[in-house]
Amino acid sequence: MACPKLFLSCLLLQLMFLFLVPEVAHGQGLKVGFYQKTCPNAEAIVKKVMDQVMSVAPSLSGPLLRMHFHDCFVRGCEGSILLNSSTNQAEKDAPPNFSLRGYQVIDRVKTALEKACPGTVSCADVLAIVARDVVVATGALSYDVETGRRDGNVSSLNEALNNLVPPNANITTLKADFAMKGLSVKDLVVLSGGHTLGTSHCSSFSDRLYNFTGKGDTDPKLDSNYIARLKLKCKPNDQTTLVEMDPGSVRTFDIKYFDLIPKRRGLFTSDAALLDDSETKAYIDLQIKTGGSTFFKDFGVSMVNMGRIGVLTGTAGEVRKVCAKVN
Ligand code: HEM
Ligand SMILES: *[C@@H]1O[C@H](CO)[C@@H](O)[C@H](O)[C@H]1NC(C)=O
Ligand SMILES: *[C@@H]1O[C@H](CO)[C@@H](O)[C@H](O)[C@H]1NC(C)=O
Ligand SMILES: *[C@@H]1O[C@H](CO)[C@@H](O)[C@H](O)[C@H]1NC(C)=O
Ligand SMILES: *[C@@H]1O[C@H](CO)[C@@H](O)[C@H](O)[C@H]1NC(C)=O
Ligand SMILES: CC(=O)N[C@H]1CO[C@H](CO)[C@@H](O)[C@@H]1O
Repeated sequence: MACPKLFLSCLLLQLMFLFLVPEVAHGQGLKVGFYQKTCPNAEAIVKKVMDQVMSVAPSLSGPLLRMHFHDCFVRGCEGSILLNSSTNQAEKDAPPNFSLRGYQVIDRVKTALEKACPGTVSCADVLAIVARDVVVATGALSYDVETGRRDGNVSSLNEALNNLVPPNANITTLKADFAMKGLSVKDLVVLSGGHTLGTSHCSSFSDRLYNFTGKGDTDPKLDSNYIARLKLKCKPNDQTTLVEMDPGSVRTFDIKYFDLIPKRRGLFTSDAALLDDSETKAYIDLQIKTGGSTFFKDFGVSMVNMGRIGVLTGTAGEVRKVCAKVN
């Protein structure tokens, strides 16, 4: 925009655009402290419940972090992961969700919020705040969560199957899937660091141990000593056993997950694939060399980016009263 006459007002307009455009472009109507006026203690209420939950059930940190990820990648961060199946089958009932746990924690948080501020704090925001609180409780650097999301009213098993990246994805697929959600290659490697927490079922990687190309072979990209160890835990077709993704520190948010990758001990093909791109590989090398000099800060930034995917704001959607069903 050129400013020939009326110079000052034109300049003002440009300035307004400078500030307005990015906000619109990032989608969002989200902001830090969205509930400052309508429910000033919202984040404190969540934290109080979460402190209690983490003290008795620290193993829920992994599942609760993953729940926000799964919510955001299917239809955006609008709480659809929490809806029960009704006439159609919901995301919850899609096979990739078979290991998600902690729905009752979300319900507890929501109940506490409804008591203080009825009908105000969305379930999608509960997931975002809870995810922040669990990573901070396990050792991540704190970050400001943007809020102001509203809840959707649709949840579909098929959409979950189509939008959740499978653990056998290669780097091309991973980058493309993240790009489709508006996330960068850096976000991909940083958020993969979430695998510093939690466990996996054997079935999510057993092809790498037993039948990699359908010839009863193993994955050459997985350390053979590690394969031997994993085989002791995971028998063929084991659907129930859980394996630590970052052995020895699954309840600590640290950079040990990155240490595993160049040692060819990343559990999933998608973890190992981070060696196949120069940017993701360089990121991992740098974090190892520098003891995670930027990872802890980067994680908060990438979580905020992830929390912006496909959000409903303003008057779109609704604020659910009960997270498992639409109003
Ligand atoms: C890059 C693509 C990703 C793939 C392919 C992937 C895949 C998986 C798989 C297969 C599991 C194990 C599920 C099971 O068998 O129980 C898992 C667990 C987990 N994922 Fe990811 N994931 C990805 C990205 C992310 C992101 C972005 C986050 C969060 C920032 C995340 C956080 C977690 C956590 C915390 C667990 C452990 C859950 C538990 O303890 O129950 N993942 N992931
Ligand atoms: C990556 O995976 C996709 C989907 O399975 C496949 O079409 C593609 O050929 C693979 N790319 C490479 C480089 O292996
Ligand atoms: C390995 O995979 C092939 C091709 O998918 C299948 O025919 C075979 O039965 C599998 N073998 C085992 C032991 O699961
Ligand atoms: C779902 O929400 C959309 C808009 O957000 C609305 O048009 C639609 O009627 C709603 N559907 C149901 C079943 O509530
Ligand atoms: C949602 O489903 C779970 C598990 O089947 C059940 O315990 C819960 O009561 C349901 N919630 C609602 C609101 O229907
Ligand atoms: C926790 C949860 O809802 N798990 C469901 C995931 O999907 C399977 C079907 O694939 C259901 O049986 C589980 O109940």
